[in-house]
Amino acid sequence: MKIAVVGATGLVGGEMLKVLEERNFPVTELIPVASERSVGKQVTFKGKQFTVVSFEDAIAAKPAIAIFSAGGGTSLALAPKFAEAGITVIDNSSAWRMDPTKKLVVPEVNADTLTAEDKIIANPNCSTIQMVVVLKPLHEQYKIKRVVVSTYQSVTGTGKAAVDQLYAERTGDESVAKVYPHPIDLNVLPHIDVFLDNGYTKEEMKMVKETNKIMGDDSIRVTATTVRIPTIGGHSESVNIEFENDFELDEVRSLLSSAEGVVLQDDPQNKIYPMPLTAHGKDEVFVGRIRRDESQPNTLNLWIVADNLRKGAATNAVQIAEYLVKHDLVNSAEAVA
Ligand code: 2RA
Repeated sequence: MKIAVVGATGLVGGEMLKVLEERNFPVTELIPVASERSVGKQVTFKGKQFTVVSFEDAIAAKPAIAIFSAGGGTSLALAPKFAEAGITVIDNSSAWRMDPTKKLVVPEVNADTLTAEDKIIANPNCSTIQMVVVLKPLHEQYKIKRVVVSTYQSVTGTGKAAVDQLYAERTGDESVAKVYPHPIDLNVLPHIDVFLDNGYTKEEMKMVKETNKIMGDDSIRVTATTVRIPTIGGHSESVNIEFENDFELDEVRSLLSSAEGVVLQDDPQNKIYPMPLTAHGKDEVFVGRIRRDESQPNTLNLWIVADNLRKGAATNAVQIAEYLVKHDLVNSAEAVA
């Protein structure tokens, strides 16, 4: 199957190539795509060098699937052009997520809503993805009323320039451009994406709206505080969940340990709990610190960690592609050639 990776030279694009390779996705031809200034550069896939091409050349090559990780503006302008050519777009930007005509998909939660007619499929925000993978089995069993989440997000979510800023601050290198309005090393910024009129950030409102859309249930009330911390390996989340029905902690652990894509790390006596250092480079969502909220009935506290560039972006997109291929929902290379 011909696969285009749009934004192949970026941080998430590079992770996409790694994930496609590691998961042995059936790529017969890789088409790395980027903006004019990166055309002609080389990227490595399965030990071979591939030359980055323009958007026009990528459409002309008629891949079956194009995985976009090139920012909202590029997606708005170009995803429809790929879709019109019969190419299924899986888009990692926020451009299409809340469009009611587009599906917002986390495979463990709602891949069964996908059809062959879905030509632009939105990949959710990283902090939402890891949370809904854990919420889904709990909602099915106990029905969620309300979620209160606080995040501790890796600088990799901002991109390579932010990782460079963190290390430059650590080494005292003044020459590196700053992407955050304050120092990030030895600091914590309660500020991710832009502030909105309601006082929340856009990242916080993404967690609210995307959770309702993916879970297919607007009755779940969500409130979020999203925070950037000086870490690399992944995003962490403290999540408080109030249910309609009561639960047993052992049953919650058993539900989560058998949930698709979830790894239970909940043995505090032995100092075992999820951390960005141990989630780094992994495809799963890790959950631990599971305990009853003793301040009100039917309420649970837990701690979720995932690699935001993997399950929060590249892995989720590739899993969508795997689902499409498995269920024969894309044009094969021959059909679109
Ligand atoms: C962040 N959610 O971590 C963003 C990345 N999509 O900033």
